[in-house]
Amino acid sequence: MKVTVLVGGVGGARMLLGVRELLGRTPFPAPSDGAPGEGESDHSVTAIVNVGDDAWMHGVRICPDLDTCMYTLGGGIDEERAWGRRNETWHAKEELAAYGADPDWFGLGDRDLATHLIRTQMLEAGYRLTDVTAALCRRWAPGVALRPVSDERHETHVVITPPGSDAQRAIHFQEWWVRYRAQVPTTGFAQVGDKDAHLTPEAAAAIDEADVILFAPSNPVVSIGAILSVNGMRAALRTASAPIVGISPVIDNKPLRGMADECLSVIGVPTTAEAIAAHYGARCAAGLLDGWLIADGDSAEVEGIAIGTAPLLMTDPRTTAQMVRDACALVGVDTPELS
Ligand code: FO1
Repeated sequence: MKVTVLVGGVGGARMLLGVRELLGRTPFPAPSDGAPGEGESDHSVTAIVNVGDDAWMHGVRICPDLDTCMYTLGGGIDEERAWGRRNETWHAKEELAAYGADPDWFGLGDRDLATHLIRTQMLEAGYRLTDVTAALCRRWAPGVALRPVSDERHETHVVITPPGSDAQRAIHFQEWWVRYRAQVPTTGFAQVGDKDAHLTPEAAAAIDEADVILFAPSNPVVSIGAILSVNGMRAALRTASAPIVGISPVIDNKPLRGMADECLSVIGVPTTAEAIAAHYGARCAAGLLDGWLIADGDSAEVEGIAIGTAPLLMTDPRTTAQMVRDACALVGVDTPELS
């Protein structure tokens, strides 16, 4: 079976560990002869990854959600931070700060820097982000096809009123998230970059060919929302033959980590399983969801969306795999028993 997952960073990567546990490894990049290698399943899993967090800093292109997925699935992630590389050092960051180079608030790790340097060189040589990501995954072998939703710039910027000022201005999402921790008066989000940033052919195919499409429990605004804002994405989802099921990013109506509540309040959506489902909308009513899996103990009632409950704490890949099974079953899609 073909499974396509819309993912952001940490929550999305953790969910992909469960999807891979359930369905086996997807060869990525695909082996040239096209046949799965030994130990690889005949299922295929594609992640459509948010590019809204991406930023140019110190002359290199940083793609946090793609890198978090790649490092998490490839075994290189720092488990405690949930971003960046394990065993990281920060000499380049310290040296840049010593020169007074901006920004000095962003955690640019030495090992991580190598990824950004390779990516920047390949982008400057004319490769698409899709191909750069596949090339980087030659080393990391994530076992899931990682596809940026768009090859064009489609950054999330945030309109704030800076401390000590009454004039509004837009800053990059990374500055809002890392420097200000969202603790600054915020009036809205906007996508900045190529105005016609559109779905890549690979992402479009992953939606068109899927047997089931899942929304990871990623930030509904700056991760899933930023993916949905790419030209062509909503239309592709609404016309997809596969059922679409989302996994709630809240437990007891609170986000696990990250700042989904801060983001949702900016757009006036309550941080509840029900309100987030209504925000995505039912596919039979010009929205996107056929099903919505929420945490045991939470409740939701949205016309046209099948609601299910399950444990949503992704403590380990097997537990997450069961959550994925529950989500697929909610929309009538059978998945293999967990061995
Ligand atoms: N998140 C932080 O909270 N502080 C950082 O200094 C930081 C640096 C960083 C470097 C590379 C990278 O791929 C991710 C990084 N993140 C950092 C996470 C990043 O801000 C993500 O966009 C968020 O985690 C949202 O997904």
